[in-house]
Amino acid sequence: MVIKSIDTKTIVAKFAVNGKNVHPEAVKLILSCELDKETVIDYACRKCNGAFIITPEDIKAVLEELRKNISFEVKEKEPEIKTKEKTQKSEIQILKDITGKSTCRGTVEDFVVYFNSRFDKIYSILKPRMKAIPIGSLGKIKAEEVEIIGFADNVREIDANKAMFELEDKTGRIRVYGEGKVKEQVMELLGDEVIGVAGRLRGRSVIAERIIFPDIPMSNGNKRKKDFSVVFISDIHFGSNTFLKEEWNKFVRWLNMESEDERLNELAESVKYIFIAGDVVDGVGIYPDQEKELEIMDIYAQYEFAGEQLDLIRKDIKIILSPGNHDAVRQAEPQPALPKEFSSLFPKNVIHVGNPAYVVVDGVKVLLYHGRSLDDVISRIPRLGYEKPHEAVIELLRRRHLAPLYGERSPIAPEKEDYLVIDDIPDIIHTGHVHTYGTGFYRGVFVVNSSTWQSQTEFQKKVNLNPMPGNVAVYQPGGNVYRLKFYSG
Ligand code: D5M
Ligand code: FE
Ligand code: ZN
Repeated sequence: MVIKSIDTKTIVAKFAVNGKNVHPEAVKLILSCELDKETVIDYACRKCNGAFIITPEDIKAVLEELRKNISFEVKEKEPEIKTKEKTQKSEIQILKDITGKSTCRGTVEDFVVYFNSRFDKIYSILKPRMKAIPIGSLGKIKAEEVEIIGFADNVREIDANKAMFELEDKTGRIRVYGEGKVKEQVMELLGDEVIGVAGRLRGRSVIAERIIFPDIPMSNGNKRKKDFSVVFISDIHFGSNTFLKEEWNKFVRWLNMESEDERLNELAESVKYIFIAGDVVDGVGIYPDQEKELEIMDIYAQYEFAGEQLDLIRKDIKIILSPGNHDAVRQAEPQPALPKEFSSLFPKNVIHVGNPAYVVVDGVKVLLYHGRSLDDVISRIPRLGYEKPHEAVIELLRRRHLAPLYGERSPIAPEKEDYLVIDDIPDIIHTGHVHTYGTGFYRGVFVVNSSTWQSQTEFQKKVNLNPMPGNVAVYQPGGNVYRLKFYSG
């Protein structure tokens, strides 16, 4: 239920919908507070889950918590943000982006060309590390030890200790068996990734000794510390009735250096770039019955609101924005940037790019990807989970591909070149989509999955997806990672 103008009756009704009675004094407290009323009610219902009557004391505690300062966590070392010498000029370069270059029509021929591009790109990553021979020549050689590269598919478990799959290159196809530790790796193969195999030839099949992922090199060396910070957010879902206005406002106030804590203001001052990894608006007609969960029904009005909100952020910050599956561009990846009709509604400091996109800001290379494939990766690899989304992103890095599974929940547009291959090693990979928060480092790459500004939707309730809204990663390239929490639920 969306409350437009709020009075005693609507407050009582809103509590009743959540199965709760509310004390008249508690209603008065809500009516007279400066905070967003709906947020207060939602939070009170969540906090007092077992209670039947919401008392004035309950509301006082809720108000106090909501007014509380943003909670602040520093990962890694102590903060030492130096902002004085911050280089004011921003240098932004868009390296790779499908926008304006799409040629695909989705024919069978297009898919052949697309998968050939995927194969060639990943083959050229694996080739220098191996002594691979064409699969078609395996029948003609005498050697027992062999190395091959191909698309892995048809993974099957044989017994508790053994699995098999098939490997195909342009010259042939062969069965590969894996046991023990190798079996475990085989069971995590997703279906359309290009890998290398080192093993022994046994008749018409190969017994794998090693699975070689294209992966990224062990270390990208020591990165020079930058004198600015970057903020990572995604999945704002402007227009949704579960959009967390109060938390969002708190975030904007922090960026504009209006916090009470000087350390927080100092951190905010160091922010030079904000990356937004898609689902900027909730969209229209994205899933059945979505209109019941929208506050803004019209897509144009949603983007207008998004533009107004981003306009509140101080203008020396450059915002790099790419779309997600709720945005008004084609669903299949790679997605182009928002069309002019919508991008023109944003302030001038917003730079629109496609999904995925490689963007270099002051020498820091950021790979920006909404993250739709993470649902597939998490559901296929049992040791992964939504509560640690960055670990799923690491699996993408190991496979050097942003959507290694074709045909499940990640629709792909068959472009002539596979834009989803991670052919360049970024300094930072930023994803979103799953609405949970996680950061980490993998072989020198900062991995960040930003959370959301939407509380749990009806749909997410049904599938037991617990979002972690209002968590913001702030990273000083080469330095500290900070986690700011704007949501106290
Ligand atoms: O997706 C937010 C999260 O919710 C993401 O992990 C996918 C999940 N989700 C959303 N819709 C569906 C459907 N229809 N099936 C399965 N999982 C879903 P968002 O892109 O914000 O909607
Ligand atoms: Fe989303
Ligand atoms: Zn999404």
